[in-house]
Amino acid sequence: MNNRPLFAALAALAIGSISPLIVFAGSDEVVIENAWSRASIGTGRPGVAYMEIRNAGSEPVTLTGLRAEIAMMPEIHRTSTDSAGVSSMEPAGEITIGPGATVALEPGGLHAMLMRLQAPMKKGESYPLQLLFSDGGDVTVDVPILGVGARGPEGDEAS
Ligand SMILES: [Cu+2]
Repeated sequence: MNNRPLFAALAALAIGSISPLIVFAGSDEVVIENAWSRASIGTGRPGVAYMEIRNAGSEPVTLTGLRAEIAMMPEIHRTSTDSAGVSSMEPAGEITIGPGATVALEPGGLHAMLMRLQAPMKKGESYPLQLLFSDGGDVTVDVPILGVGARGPEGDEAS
């Protein structure tokens, strides 16, 4: 019973040394849902991808960038509309997603802009898109390409 304080101290030390690993594993808990893209006319204009990024883990994760074979310059953009109704977009920078939170990439807001397309995006095909996180982890999602008039992950069949 004398060594109980010592045991408690050792246990605290062990927990302290484990927690950085839990943080490092953050992007392992990231779930990508409802990913979709619109078909492109050719390669002259950038492609775009949308999805929901859910952090199912217990630590925040930070999305730092994208990688794709289909585009040389994939980037997260944010579209905003000013009071005059004029839309513009700019690089969104790093995006931190809290535990249990979901960030939506959707028309009119955040989106994955696929600049310098290497091949046309054809309806019915799909391509891998890699999401990079600040902990060094990454998540790859296979993005289905819907029709040019698609407005959501269900495509344009309903309209
Ligand atoms: Cu954009």
